[in-house]
Amino acid sequence: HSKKAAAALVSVFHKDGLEPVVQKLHQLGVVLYSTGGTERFIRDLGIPVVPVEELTGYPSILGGRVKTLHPKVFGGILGRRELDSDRDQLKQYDIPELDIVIVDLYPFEKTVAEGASEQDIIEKIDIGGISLIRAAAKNYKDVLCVSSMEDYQPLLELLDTKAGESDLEDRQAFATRSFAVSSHYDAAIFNYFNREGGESKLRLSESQGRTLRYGENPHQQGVFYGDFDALFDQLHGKALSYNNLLDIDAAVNLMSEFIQDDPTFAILKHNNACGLATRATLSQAYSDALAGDPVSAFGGILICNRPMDAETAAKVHELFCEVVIAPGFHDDALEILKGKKNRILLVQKPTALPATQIRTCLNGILYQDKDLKTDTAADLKVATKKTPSALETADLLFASKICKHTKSNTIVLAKNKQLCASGTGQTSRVDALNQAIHKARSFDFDLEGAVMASDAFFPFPDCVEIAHQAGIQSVIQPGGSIKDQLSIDFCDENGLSMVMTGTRHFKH
Ligand code: 93A
Repeated sequence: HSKKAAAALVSVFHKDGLEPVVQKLHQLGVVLYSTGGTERFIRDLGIPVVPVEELTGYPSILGGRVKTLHPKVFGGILGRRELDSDRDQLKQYDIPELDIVIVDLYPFEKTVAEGASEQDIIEKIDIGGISLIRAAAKNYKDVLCVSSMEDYQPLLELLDTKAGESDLEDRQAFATRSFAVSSHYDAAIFNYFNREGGESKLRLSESQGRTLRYGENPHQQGVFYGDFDALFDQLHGKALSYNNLLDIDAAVNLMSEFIQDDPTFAILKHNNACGLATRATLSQAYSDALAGDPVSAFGGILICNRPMDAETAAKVHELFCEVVIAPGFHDDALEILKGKKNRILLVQKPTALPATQIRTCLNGILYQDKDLKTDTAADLKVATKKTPSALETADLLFASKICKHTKSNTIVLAKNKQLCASGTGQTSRVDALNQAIHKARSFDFDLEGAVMASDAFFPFPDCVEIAHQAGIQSVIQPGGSIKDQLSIDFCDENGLSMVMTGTRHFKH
């Protein structure tokens, strides 16, 4: 696929840096075609050049708005060299093949930045140049596309090292840069139109994302930028909303902690788990997840770590729920769940989730690694005289996994691999604990022998005191408070065990 160029079209706004390029092309015997100002520049260097008007048989018209937009130009760029029919047509219409296209676009962004008049700005929307770039980059198999003055130097290096030839990889690399140039250029035009009058008319470019019915609330606009279909197959139900997407994100991240475990079912509301259980069967896991908080479960997001069977589906069908996510659905389970028209059924593909996350902050963005640290038995340091039993240890790690995916400040109470209750998104840890205890009791949980997980350390011994009164026997927390010893002493005096993980799991 190495190609020697015979002809090039040159149409550039910035002429600086062009001289060595056209000199080199001329030395290599490449025929040069060019537009108005560029043609004059090349001619003044004493280098032979064919005006594009001679090729098209048309003058540049409309004050330069139409100069290269002509089949004689685009045919020579887009013709597929390996297709006989394309080559025949080029011959039939006397169209020369153009092997290199060199463009430097009208400086739209700079003109906007200079505070030019609207008239001047509009004239700087390049049409012919951007079309030349698209065409040449599309036909990268045959054409080398140089899409800005920044690429004159890489072009010169290529011409020097390969004596006017280029490989497919070279042309593909130049094409990739070309689409970066064209997409950036169009984004700049979009931003200009969008900000006209000082206010954004559209909050986001709807052309690039999945436009949602609305944002978090009906008076807010919303768009999702992402490849939902790479992660899920939607089998049934209505269009996803902004809040559905956030809940689905929370659900799949939570369930990723339990992929290796026995059948596990989780129910989420407002991004937090309100029920979660691991059991011998999926059906039992669902029942015990629902028992965690059957009130909150109404309108919830459901997710499990096993393909959904009919027995489980029949129970799920009783619940009004927005979204059901599973690694698969048995045919009979699907039939049952499709019984509600709007219910969204998603098969989660085994595609890995991203390891980083981004959110807006002030006038910028925050970017971070995801909290991918899962506490394991090897991470636990027993701080108290009493060591948790094997069953307690299993519950501590279970609670810790839920805690990590619950909004801070949070306290998670669990027993026998069932979420009893959590306190979520509280401004004080004591409030989170009191909320969890109150909630667990309101659903008739006996907290005697339950365990407690905390996303961050206890600054005071108040939490272990309250937990002890509620019957909690074992505690998992990161540790690291200067007053850790007060909590440890209280546990020792009252027969509780406590383990430290060394890892904080804030989620804001
Ligand atoms: O107004 S245009 O969009 N119409 C065209 O047909 C066209 N063809 C090339 N502008 C067009 N160009 C642009 O003209 C190129 O992208 C380049 O920026 C500029 C080069 O003009 P000249 O050679 O006359 O200096």
